[in-house]
Amino acid sequence: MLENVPEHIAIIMDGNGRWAKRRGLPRMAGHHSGMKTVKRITMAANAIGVKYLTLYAFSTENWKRPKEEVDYLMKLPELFLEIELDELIQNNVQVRMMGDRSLLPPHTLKAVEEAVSKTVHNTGLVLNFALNYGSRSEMLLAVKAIAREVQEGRKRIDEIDESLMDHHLLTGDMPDPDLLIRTSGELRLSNFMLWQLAYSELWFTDVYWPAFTEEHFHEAVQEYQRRIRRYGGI
Ligand code: V0D
Repeated sequence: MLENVPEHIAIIMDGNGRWAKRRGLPRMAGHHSGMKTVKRITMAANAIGVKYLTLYAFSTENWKRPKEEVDYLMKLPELFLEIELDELIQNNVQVRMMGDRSLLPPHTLKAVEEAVSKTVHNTGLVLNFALNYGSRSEMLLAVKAIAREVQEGRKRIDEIDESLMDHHLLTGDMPDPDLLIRTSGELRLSNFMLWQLAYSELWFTDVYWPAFTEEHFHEAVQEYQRRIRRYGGI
């Protein structure tokens, strides 16, 4: 189990609303329960030696949801950090965020930035929240920044390569994900890390995110390891 542990796991945490609906609960109850799953899976990832865990918490499309739901979602980072940050720090976890910060409510951004700065020197698992994140807009920003460098004579066109593009993306110094997990039965990437997932193993489950356990997580990692052994053998 502890051999060929994926260095970077990315997760699309889908099915929170559907989990709640199934139980006759408001969607918010699903989001709250999903937040508890974030903590459990972070600890499970840390325990097996994963170095980077990127979680899709809020997409640029999610603003289209009802205002009450968006308002509730934007309280979750504060709530999560209030409950969990001390223990994350004890476990040497480094909190990061990638996404467009400009549209986030100040109270949300403040809580996240505080957690980021408090943990910036931690050397354990990097817990990277994709918040107000969209992959196409991430790539457009990178292309524009590179175009500007060319226009201003700081780069030549023939110096534009994959590594340069990597360094202009929000994942900066992180390795590409080895494994993508998506819960709740949808088989799409939904504008998540399109560049970075080019060579990743993809693992899907019908389980809703609030019902996703450490056992499901280990199942995904073991399947990853089987796949790696199979193509490593030839
Ligand atoms: C709701 C399932 C933790 C997905 C998980 C604003 C939908 C629970 C955070 C979080 C959300 C984000 C940043 C941070 C610390 C915690 C979170 C959102 C939604 C969107 F620094 N859970 N969580 N953020 N949900």
